[in-house]
Formats: sequence, structure tokens, C-alpha cells
Amino acid sequence: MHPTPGDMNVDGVVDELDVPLFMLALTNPAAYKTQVPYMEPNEIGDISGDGVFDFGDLSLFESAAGFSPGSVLSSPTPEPSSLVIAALASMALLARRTRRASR
Ligand SMILES: [Ca+2]
Repeated sequence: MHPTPGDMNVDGVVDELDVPLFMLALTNPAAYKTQVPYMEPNEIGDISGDGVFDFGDLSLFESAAGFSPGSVLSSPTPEPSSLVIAALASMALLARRTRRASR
């Protein structure tokens, strides 16, 4: 089975249910792998097909999921946004720890 790029939860459709997983894969691929272990974030998230999974794929993902470009970042639904914030917070914490350790 070849999954549709952007179908982050691999249920066959690209829709709003994929938004939290897309953001998680983008900000914290390791955490995405713990939720969808059989899927490579770089493969499923690379919607533009340029071999790189980054914020350039976000707007393509938004159109595929039926959102207007930019709307996922500006008005996320409450549940997914807390997930993203948690992911970003853990990244910030990690960065701070790394900086402190290198001192
Ligand atoms: Ca899906």
C-alpha cells in the first residue's frame, strides 16, 4: 500500500484529523514515530515531492486537507494546538538544556 502524502494517520483521507499529526511530524518527528511507528514522517509528509519534509509542505498539506493556506498555523483547533505547543515546548526545553550543557 502506498499512502497518500499528507495522510498522516493513514486512514485513507487527508483531512483535519491529519493536522495535529502533520504538525507533530514537522516539529517532532520522533514523537510522530511513537504514534505512527510504521510510517516515516519524511515520506508521508513530503507532499511537494522534493525529498524534504519542511514548512514548504505545510501550505500544500493545508490545501489537500481542505484548509486555506496559513489557516492551520493561525487558527488551530484547541486539541491539536495543545499537542503542537507541547511539542514546541519540549523542543525549546531541549534547546535550552543543550545550550546549558555546552557552556
Ligand atoms: Ca488521514
